[in-house]
Amino acid sequence: MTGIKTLGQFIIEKQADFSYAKGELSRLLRDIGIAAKIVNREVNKAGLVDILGEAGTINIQGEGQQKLDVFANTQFISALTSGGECCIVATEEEDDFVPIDSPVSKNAKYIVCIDPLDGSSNIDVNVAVGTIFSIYRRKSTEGMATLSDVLQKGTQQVAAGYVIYGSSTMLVYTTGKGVNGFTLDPSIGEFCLSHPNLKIPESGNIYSINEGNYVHFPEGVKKYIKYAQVEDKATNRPYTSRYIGSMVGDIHRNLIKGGIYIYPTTSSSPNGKLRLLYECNPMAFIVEQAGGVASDGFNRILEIEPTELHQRTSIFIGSSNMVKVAEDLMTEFS
Ligand code: AHM
Ligand code: MG
Repeated sequence: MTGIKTLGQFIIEKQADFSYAKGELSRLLRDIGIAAKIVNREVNKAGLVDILGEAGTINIQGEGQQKLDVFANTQFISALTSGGECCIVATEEEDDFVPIDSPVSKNAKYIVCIDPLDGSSNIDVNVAVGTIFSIYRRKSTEGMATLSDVLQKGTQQVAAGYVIYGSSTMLVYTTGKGVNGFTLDPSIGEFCLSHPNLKIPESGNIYSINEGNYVHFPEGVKKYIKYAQVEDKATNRPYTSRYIGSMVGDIHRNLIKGGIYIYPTTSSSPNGKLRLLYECNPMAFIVEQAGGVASDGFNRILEIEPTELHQRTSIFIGSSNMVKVAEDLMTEFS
């Protein structure tokens, strides 16, 4: 095993960083890692078994749920329930938050917000999908935890991460002390440290946005797209356009290579599409910890005060210099 550090070993080593933690956060992260391996197994054989396609149910957002969404949702809730460290799971797939009402869990310290399988419309065509999670400390001190324990600002996150089920499967997470990435080695069934201390380049040359919606974009976003397409050697423009349609995949690539991912408000989705609690806050925490920036076009994502579980926001996230230019254009043309 010389030279290999597994996720489990790494988490235990880092536990000492948290003066308040008595191992619960470590156990919670470990439970998420185990559920991710189970989901990975199913995602990988999705083409082989009758698990592809729509489950016939509709989630709170009015979107068809894929069978694997339902499977992933169940796996994560069950791992977090049996772990006993988490008193509420709020998931993109359920209308309301899920209180964990067992004798051990109801006094547990942590709240987990999760998008169990993001980008699931990509599953049928064998393109990367992901899991996104975010962990908060419970604020209330007695009784069952409530909605206000869930509706915390992104700055209050104690940990966040994502799993990308891609050409290889990776788990990337932060506890507020940098970002580390682990690649699943299928031969030993362990996530192994492969990308220690990830840093996003300050500038890059990739922009990721669903340009098909161009006519519906705010003026500042239209101007940014034109800026990205102008030739300028000093800033490495024109940029390259890359859009998978799987937020985890698009942001993971930009994190490593440098770039910007934008999902703005549109005339048809005036609040944006992506969810603050399940998608934007965790990705914002990770990207900031890697040295990048995450904004709604004007303000820091992590400072948005949430008022409802399934709240949406626009997002501009990635390399700091690129997001700053986009923010300036948003301000100038709004
Ligand atoms: P989902 O949570 O329903 O999977 O939607 C989120 C996904 C993101 O992963 C992706 O970036 C975006 O939706 C793509 O949306 P669009 O098809 O509108 O470009
Ligand atoms: Mg999603």
